[in-house]
Amino acid sequence: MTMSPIKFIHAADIHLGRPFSGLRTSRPALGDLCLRAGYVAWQRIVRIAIDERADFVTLGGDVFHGPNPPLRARLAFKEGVEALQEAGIPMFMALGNHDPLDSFPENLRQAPGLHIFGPEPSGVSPDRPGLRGTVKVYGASFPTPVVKVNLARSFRREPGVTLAIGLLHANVSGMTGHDDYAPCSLHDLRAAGMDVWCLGHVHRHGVLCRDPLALYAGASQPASVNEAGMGGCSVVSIEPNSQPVERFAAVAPVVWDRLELDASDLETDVDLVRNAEQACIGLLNDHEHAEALVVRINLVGQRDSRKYSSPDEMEEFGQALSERLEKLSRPVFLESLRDRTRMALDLDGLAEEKGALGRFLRLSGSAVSDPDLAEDLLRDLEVELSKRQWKRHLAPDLDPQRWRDDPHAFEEILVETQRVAARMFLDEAS
Ligand SMILES: [Mn+2]
Repeated sequence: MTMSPIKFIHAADIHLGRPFSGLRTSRPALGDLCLRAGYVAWQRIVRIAIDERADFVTLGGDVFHGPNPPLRARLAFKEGVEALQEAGIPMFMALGNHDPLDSFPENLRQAPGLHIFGPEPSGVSPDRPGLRGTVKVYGASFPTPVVKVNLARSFRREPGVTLAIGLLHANVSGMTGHDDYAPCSLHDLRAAGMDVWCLGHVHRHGVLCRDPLALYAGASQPASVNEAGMGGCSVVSIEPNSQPVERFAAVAPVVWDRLELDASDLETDVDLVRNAEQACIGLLNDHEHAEALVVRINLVGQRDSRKYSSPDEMEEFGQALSERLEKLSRPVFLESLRDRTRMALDLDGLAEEKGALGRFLRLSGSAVSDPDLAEDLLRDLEVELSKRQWKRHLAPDLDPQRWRDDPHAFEEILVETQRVAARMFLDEAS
């Protein structure tokens, strides 16, 4: 392609107006912080577009969290569009399942410099000198919240276009943990002939493919530990006669992360609190742009007693730790604290032993690579885990439905159930 250098910003899943109602009830300080952070993330995206002198901005859906967004969300959106317009930066939007055409605020559709795509894929050029006619953004919006058709398949590059950008809210390759809306494959994306695919829907930032460049911007402000990692937007640069290049720009004031804390060599709960605090300070340093961190701590390693593992002891430990973490120069909030220590249970060793327990561990372990066995096991587990003697041992937020969607969660629960089963088996045997 021959043309002048082009730079644009792609963002998605901004979810303005997300209420964080649960979090604001259970953890008011954190809930309020997240609420504010969502708006700051959006303002930062706008600021980056202006500072980078972007040629245009693309938004890949879910700019609003739901229908009838609150006034604050509509104001923030409008002010962002106006700031971009003042800087001469047009914005293109393909709406998603949270803000589809049938519920997108009527009075926000017509702002100068804003183009919202209709339900059928179409192409439009940024209204800037040098880009008209040669650069085209192709996009389609969700008409309603649930879109099961493959929209990507209807995208087509037109002849004479030097740079073609596809903009879509979609689940590519059946990504787990996200509704399978506008499902499509990488092959569909390639077949459309775009130079860049700018995607929304999956809340984790990721580059799916380099040629053509296909990327998820990810949520600008992640909202749970399942969206661990930095939230931000993509700065895409295209130099003449070379491949488009993407650079991630972090914008989220609140970063969610997980921390594994090895409790093996810690003698007392005092040591444990201090070590956990040091580990969190280390994590803060890794996220220099974060204003606050929310962390899930998994205690791992092997311990020869069950101290701090009763619910009361864990709660006391969590409270003592939380108090210290929230007072750091940048606050760290404890999302949850989970005891994943092995309690002197050597599952690998036990699995090698003869007898019923060894056989159970070997057989259940092979479910990780055997979908049929996994399904069988999950069905049995759902029954077993509803019983009291299991519930007592398991983390309260384990959701069996999630195991089917998320292989990582399945492995986690498998090891957890093996651990509990082994302990119950050994208790019974002794
Ligand atoms: Mn979303």
